[in-house]
Amino acid sequence: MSRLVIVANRVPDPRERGATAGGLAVALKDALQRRDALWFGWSGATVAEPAAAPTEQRKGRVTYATLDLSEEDYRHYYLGFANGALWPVLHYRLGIAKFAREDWEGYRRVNAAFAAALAPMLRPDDTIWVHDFHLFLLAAELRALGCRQKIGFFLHVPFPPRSVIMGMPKAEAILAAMGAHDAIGVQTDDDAENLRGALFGIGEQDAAARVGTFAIGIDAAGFANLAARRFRTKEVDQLRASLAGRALAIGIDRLDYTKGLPQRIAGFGKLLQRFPRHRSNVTFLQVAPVSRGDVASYRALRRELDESVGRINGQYAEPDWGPIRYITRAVARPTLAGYMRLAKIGLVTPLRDGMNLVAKEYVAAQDPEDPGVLVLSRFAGASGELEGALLVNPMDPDDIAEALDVALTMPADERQARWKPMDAAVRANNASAWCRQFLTALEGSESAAESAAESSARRRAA
Ligand code: GDG
Repeated sequence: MSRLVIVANRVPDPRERGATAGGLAVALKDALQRRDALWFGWSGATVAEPAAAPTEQRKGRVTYATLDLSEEDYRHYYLGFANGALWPVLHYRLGIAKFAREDWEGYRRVNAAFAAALAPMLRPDDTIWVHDFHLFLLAAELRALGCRQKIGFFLHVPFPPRSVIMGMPKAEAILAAMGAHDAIGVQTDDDAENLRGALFGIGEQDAAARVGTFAIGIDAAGFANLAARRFRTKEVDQLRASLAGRALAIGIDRLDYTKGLPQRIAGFGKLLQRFPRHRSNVTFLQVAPVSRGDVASYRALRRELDESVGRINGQYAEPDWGPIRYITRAVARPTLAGYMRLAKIGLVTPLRDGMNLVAKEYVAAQDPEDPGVLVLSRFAGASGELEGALLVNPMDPDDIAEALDVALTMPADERQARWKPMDAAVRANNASAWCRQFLTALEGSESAAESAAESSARRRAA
């Protein structure tokens, strides 16, 4: 089997293992065990003078190759264009996006530098899989360097309608670069339709035809085992004892403005205001590890949350009960799994989300005999698969409050009837299925390098 080359902004630390690893490393685990692989990307470090050649480390069948970034590239490529412009626009938030030509130049520069460092490491029969919005231009840069290998792209975040994306400066250049891929994967059919529409709009019909939906999954059986094992540990016992018999609702999100945290906190406040019978009977634990703290909008969000959590706690707390517990540090993954199993309600209300793995993890973590209720945003990609959830509009705190009231009073037979098909879906559409399906589409695809050469030959002949 040919070597698999994964390219992503971040490369996992090869020392991280099994239960502690998260994100893409879990999703790709099976594929990386079955074949030789190279994982290429940013080390996460910034240095005064980055080397042009990557640092390599090998573990098992995987070589990890990383580049450092200069301070300037970090500022313009990572903070500026990727997180300040692309992230909000792809989440439909054109109005809060910040554009600066230096950021775009930094983005182009880093994509080109990554391609230049990767190209000499490639073998002719490698299969290359590029991940996410940081690296939209990488494949086109590789093609310009003469690379003819199969190259696939997967977008982890949503893709907005054409009218939104075209409001972003340089959108056309980004869309044109998509044509360098042999297969383009997105999370949902809506994303696929939007991306195809945008590609059609700039005359990239061939690229539009290569767009497909591949909903990402989790290692459902592994997470279910982890949650069951961790249910009786010191950390989970301490949390259970501290609840003193009250129901627990849990939210777990990076501290990000796409995750709908202010509206969620307001929704919990509305529950206590409008349904007083729940006062003193439910505790909401929000774990929100700080992310992208170097970006101003993330710091502003943190201040807003500090204030609203304080206000609601001040208003409703009793000497022996506080409504909201709010933690901005990361919690260890095994402990989180145990917390999820303990929680009667999983509260997952992003304003927009590519998929949302927390929703799937919450489902997988439940006790089949006594499952909790998932309250889920209809704008998370996961809502397409998790039909047993209580779907809410995450912009509407009253809608969230009403769903919480229904969840807190739902009888056991209804909880089971809602949970079973969700659990079946999470197990069937798991991480390995996602990975296999994408790689099958990519490796069976017509070569973009050849079809581009053929169509330019046709144009020349015409
Ligand atoms: C992007 C897209 C898409 C969270 N807090 C802690 C912690 N987590 C873990 C969760 C989950 C992961 O991080 C978050 O995944 P999500 O899917 O919810 O969200 P993003 O980070 O925004 O991911 C998203 C995803 O890519 C995959 O394609 O679903 O739409 O935005 O696994 O459990 N893990 C630990 N401590 C924490 O405090 N250990």
